[in-house]
Amino acid sequence: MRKKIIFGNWKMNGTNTEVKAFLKLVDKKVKNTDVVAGLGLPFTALQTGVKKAKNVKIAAENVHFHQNGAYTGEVSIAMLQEIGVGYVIIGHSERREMFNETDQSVNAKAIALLANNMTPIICCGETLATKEAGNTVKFVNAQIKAAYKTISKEDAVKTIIAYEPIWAIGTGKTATAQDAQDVCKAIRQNLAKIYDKPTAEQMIIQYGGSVKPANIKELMEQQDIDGALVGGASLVAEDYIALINYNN
Ligand code: G2H
Repeated sequence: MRKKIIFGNWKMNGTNTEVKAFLKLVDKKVKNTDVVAGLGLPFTALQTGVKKAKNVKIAAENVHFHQNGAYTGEVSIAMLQEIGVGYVIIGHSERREMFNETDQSVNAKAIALLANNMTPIICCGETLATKEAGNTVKFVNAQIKAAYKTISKEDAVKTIIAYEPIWAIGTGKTATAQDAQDVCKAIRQNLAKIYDKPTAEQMIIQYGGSVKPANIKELMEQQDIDGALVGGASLVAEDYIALINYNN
């Protein structure tokens, strides 16, 4: 039985003061033992996040794949590990669109994170144009194939996938639960081809894109949706608490 993994993604929001106040409200509200609750934070707030969260897992929103060196402005895996961060969101569509993240860099980051016993949350998802052309599954499957290149099945099961249709991000337009299920199922079938069925059945596939308290339950009831990556709604403590306790 796969657990539900529900992470907030604060993007470029959250000072240390704000993160501290937020975690004071939400950390003790992680009651649902069937749910792993987490929060993606900007680099500057990660240490505060790790210190203040006992129940909420803390994720970075990016990392560099090289160990160290002349990469001005970048942050390494060792830097994140030193402060106790265990998860990293990679390949988010905002990074792919605005910061030159590519399938190749996502793959390199996933490999480097796994080699250091960290959990990559690997994002994928199509644009509106791709969806309207009927190419969603083909496109997402290609992103997944590239992201998992040379990754063994033993390592693949340690990762998390976040399927986030770009047209549903921050727009208020959620994919219908059925649409999201269909793509997540197609991703799992693709993983079964890349690896094998038992491996694919173990893998966690989140849905992301305008998830909120009003729609999380229906999304989580879908067979192939194993959690959520939530942007806007995760910024409000009351909503975050409702999201992680959606089935209480
Ligand atoms: C998609 C999601 C969080 P939102 O980016 O990763 O954001 O819930 O605001 O659509």
